[in-house]
Amino acid sequence: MAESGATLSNLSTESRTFPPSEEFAAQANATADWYARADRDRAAFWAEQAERLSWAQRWDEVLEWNAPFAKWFVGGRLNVAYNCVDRHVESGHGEQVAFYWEGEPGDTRVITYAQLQREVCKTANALVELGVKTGDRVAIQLPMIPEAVVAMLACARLGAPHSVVFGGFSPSALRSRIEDAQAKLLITSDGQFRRGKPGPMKENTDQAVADTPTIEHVLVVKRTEAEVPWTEGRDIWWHDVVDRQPDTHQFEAFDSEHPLYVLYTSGTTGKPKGILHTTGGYLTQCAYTHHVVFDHKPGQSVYWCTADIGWVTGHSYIVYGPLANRATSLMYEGTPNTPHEGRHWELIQKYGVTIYYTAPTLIRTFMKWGAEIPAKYDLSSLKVLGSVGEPINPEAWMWYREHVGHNNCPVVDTWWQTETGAIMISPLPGVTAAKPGSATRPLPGISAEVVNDSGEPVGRGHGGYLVLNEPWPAMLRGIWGDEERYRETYWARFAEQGDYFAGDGAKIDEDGAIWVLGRVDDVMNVSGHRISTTEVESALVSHPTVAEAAVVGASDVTTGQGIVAFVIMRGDAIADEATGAESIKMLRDHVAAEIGPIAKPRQIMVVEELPKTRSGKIMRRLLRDIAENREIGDVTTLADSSVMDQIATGLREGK
Ligand code: 6R9
Repeated sequence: MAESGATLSNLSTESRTFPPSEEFAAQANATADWYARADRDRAAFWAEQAERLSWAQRWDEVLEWNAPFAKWFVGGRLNVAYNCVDRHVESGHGEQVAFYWEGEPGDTRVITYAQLQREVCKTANALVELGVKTGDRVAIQLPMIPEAVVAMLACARLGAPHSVVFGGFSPSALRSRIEDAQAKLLITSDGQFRRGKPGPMKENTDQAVADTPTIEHVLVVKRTEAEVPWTEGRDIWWHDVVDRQPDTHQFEAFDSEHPLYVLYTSGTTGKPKGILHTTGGYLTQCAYTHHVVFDHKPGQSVYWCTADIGWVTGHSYIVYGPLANRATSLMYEGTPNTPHEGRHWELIQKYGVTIYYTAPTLIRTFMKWGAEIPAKYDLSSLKVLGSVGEPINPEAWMWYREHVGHNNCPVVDTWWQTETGAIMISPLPGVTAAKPGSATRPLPGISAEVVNDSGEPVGRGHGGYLVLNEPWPAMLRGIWGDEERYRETYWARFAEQGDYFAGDGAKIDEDGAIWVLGRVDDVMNVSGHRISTTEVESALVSHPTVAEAAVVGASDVTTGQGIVAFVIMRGDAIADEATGAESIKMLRDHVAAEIGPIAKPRQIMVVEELPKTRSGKIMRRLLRDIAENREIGDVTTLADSSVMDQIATGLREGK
């Protein structure tokens, strides 16, 4: 990646820094000395973090590292559900709200810790009645309703690893995950609300389990009251079996390395990888990071993570981290523009949300809708803003800070992955001078490097590959049933150094701050120059007429790859007819000016929507199909599968 330092100039010219206010710093959960403390004695630091949890039996050893296999808190025993629920009731906080829940059609529920405890116990008892035993896998495909959290915690209570599958995933995606995990039970719902309308769920899950012999029962939550097909003997209504159970359940403490869940994520091959997470280390890092990164104060903060439960962010930062820390959370079922584009701001105002954690793609969508929308609401309760999921371009970061955070909330750009289990690189809001677009530095206790092709650190001012060079408590313990793939995917690339290869490109600036540039599979190679798709996107979005951009490298006979950009114009720019040839030339020149002529897109296509997954990631693979005039590939993981048709039709009609 020799050239990447030079081609990253537009990000490196981003020199604004935003230190925390003195007022914020004075009350922050973590202070600057934590870095040195963790560096001095990493094991002691993590042992201290593990004290956040209640252990039925203390560990004998903090870490047993038999690379690439880690055991954390060896010999320790604990129950995750007890840590997330019961102990808060025992300590006198049973009446504290765990979840304010807002359904999409406007129905609401308020669930205290005491109520959550009763629901989790009843559900655990129901699962036992249905034959679920410790170690059995349970598949869950549910909308964003409280039963999703309850189901996960009930599984954790029994030591039965869950495998949550996105509500938007197709029957075949669900089937392959059930098959891989050999799940015994599927928990689903009759339907789900989407954009104000009830939609199917049970019909899809029925298709998925038609050929999965391991599934013994399907437990169905009533959500939309839709008429659903029913298989007697196999299908059971949640309310029929859960409601009549006793609301106490004696939990068992499990080994610190007992499997907690398997979560599937896409890899470079077609077959999804089942990422395995375990108990003690995972919960320790979720609780620690949620405490320090969001400056969470139990009983005071009102916390909202907008992720879907089917994504790792939903696991670690809707369920496990916040509940371990006795958070009061908002959970929202619906889409951000149902019934109107101010829905999120309305909810922040209604509940006095203090911590808001969302994704760059949504922030850019809010930008597109216009700053006048958040301006209509009282957002003064907000104290910390978080971002996750993809690199955040400086313009979106600034917009977020200004129009949502009123220039007085720290913005934490958190880098991590399904595989890392919890946040790894992020500012500490009361310590770090944030830089728009940079995740800054590894958290205390975490170690990362940017290295070149031979695995040597590139040094400040250069770009390369992001690696993790020390084990961390929430790290994946493997790929379910495929040890070889685990070694191959993460540990083979830099085997000599023993580093974990994250699959992301990054740059380390003169101050030592890390700028994550996106997947290295998204790095383009144009005439021998490596250019990050993110960087070109960032340049495009910095132009006043552009709301959102996605860039792909399309194969090119002369240059290897050519840059093809898909852009969504801002509303006012469309009115000026800025979508014509002239404005496209203007944008190409703008990118050339921002990054250099080498980064000038070969082609810019103006579109109205971009294809995104449920977790908000742009599916570049599909855009590459268009850019290379290929038949469009598998669209089943798109949040809205009609987007590709819209784009193709729009381009044909020259819109
Ligand atoms: C939590 C999550 C992981 C990939 C990761 C990287 C990208 C996530 C980011 C970020 C830049 C950030 N990513 N957070 N890139 N800055 N703050 O998103 O997990 O779905 O497994 O995705 O997302 O490319 O490698 P996951």
